[in-house]
Amino acid sequence: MSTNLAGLIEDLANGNARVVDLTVPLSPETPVIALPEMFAQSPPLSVEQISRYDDAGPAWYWNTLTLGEHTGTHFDAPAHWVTGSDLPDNATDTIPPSQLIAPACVLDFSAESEADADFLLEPEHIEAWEAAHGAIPAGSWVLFRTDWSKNTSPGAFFNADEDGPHTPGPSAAAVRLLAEERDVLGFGVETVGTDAGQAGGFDPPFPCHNIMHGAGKFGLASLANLDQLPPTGALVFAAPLKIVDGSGSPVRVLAIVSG
Ligand code: 23J
Ligand code: MN
Repeated sequence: MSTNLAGLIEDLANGNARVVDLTVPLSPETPVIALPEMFAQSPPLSVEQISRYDDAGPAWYWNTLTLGEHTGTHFDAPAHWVTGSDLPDNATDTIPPSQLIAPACVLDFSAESEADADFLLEPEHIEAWEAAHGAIPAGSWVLFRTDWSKNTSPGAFFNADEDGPHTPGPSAAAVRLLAEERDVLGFGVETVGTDAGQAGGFDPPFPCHNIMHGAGKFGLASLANLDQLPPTGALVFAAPLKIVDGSGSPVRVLAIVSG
């Protein structure tokens, strides 16, 4: 076998491998998606102190959190979308743990996204990436680098006008290619959701949610630091909380990269 866990442990200790944190800070200010007003909304994080070395608990500090499952850097399970609702092992507690550690292909479309906030990843972009870096292996995360996480002000992050949010994402055809032909593990983005800002008007609406989750694939939203990853070769750890029948969860996403 080719397992060389001792070598990896040594590389991590001596700096020949590094851990990159792909997670944004989670606070009451962390942006949460705003849906059209006819739909119920997900609340931002709220934090209520239980005690902090005081009369309520003299030697201990702890808080109560209230938050939506899809807050900050988070994992979308197939059960999140109606198309994935009847699939086996589709929720945060039943996804096999072997699927929570996987290699990543990082597709850099940051320049295109800077030039056009509504940039859509199309099949030809994926095929051009593959011509340069090799075919996307089945079971890989596809991470869509847009550098959108560098838009730290809420106004720039949501980039909304009277037509709704303007943020990059994949076209329906691109999602079909990744889910059905490449058999990826899932699609990860730096924006608030895996779909483009305008994707509510696509056919089908929210194609990344509709098609990916219908195919049993996952999503990762509000990622950061994708500019620190190589196009191939990173190993991503993205394990949602084991919420029973959960549709997703905030997650600390870590990548191991060499060098
Ligand atoms: C619910 C409805 C539409 C969308 C979303 C949630 C998300 O982006 C999400 O966090 O899964 S687009
Ligand atoms: Mn989500």
